[in-house]
Amino acid sequence: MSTAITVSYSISAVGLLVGVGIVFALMRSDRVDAERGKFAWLFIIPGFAALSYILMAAEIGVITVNGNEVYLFRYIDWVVTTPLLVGYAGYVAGAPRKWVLGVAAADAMMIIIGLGATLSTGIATWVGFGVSAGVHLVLLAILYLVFPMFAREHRERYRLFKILQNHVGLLWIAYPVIWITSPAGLGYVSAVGTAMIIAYLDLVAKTPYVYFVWTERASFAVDPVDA
Ligand code: RET
Repeated sequence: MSTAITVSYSISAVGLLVGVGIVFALMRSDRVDAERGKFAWLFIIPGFAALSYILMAAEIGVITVNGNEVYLFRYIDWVVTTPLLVGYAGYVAGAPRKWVLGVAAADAMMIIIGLGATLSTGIATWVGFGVSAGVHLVLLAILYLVFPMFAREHRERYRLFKILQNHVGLLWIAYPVIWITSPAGLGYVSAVGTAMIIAYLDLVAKTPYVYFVWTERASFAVDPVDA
């Protein structure tokens, strides 16, 4: 593996461990007493990703498919952590449990179908990409059309919801675009370039996310509305 990839993966792992530290600080904050159990889910986001990056930096779980290297832990990380990122935004909005779990399940489907596309050849690759991208659009619709209906009834968390909504809604658009340009898609960007871009993007998707929850922690009522 190239040194550039090892360095990028290591930087990402360290940055994600900073995210774990932020969640620790959040758990110790007296604001969160009533919702400690819900906050604990946040540990998984940077924690599982940090572990995945350590494994990827050690070249564990790398397979070669159609001449391209595929990091399986990238997809294992995404299938575990991205449902939490989007589901937590729904929880902050005050969405009922069925919406939070539903959006998380749809997200996991998007990733699994995307992995299927990455491991396929020929037309199946693009069919898989299309279906996964379609599910991504459904997620965006839920994030921008459904969750706000609930968020409006939870004024105290509205600002945090808007931050998380835009963080997830805007940043994630980069992922399918990068996939298209990567060797798994059209191959305009090298495997090394793709690996580096994703390493930093994953870091930006996760550590700032938990940091925003930390900065807005006062919005979690000591007497929560829907605990
Ligand atoms: C794939 C390829 C198929 C089409 C689509 C994709 C979307 C991936 C996304 C990933 C988000 C990852 C995050 C990681 C955080 O660390 C699977 C690339 C739509 C949206 C936020």
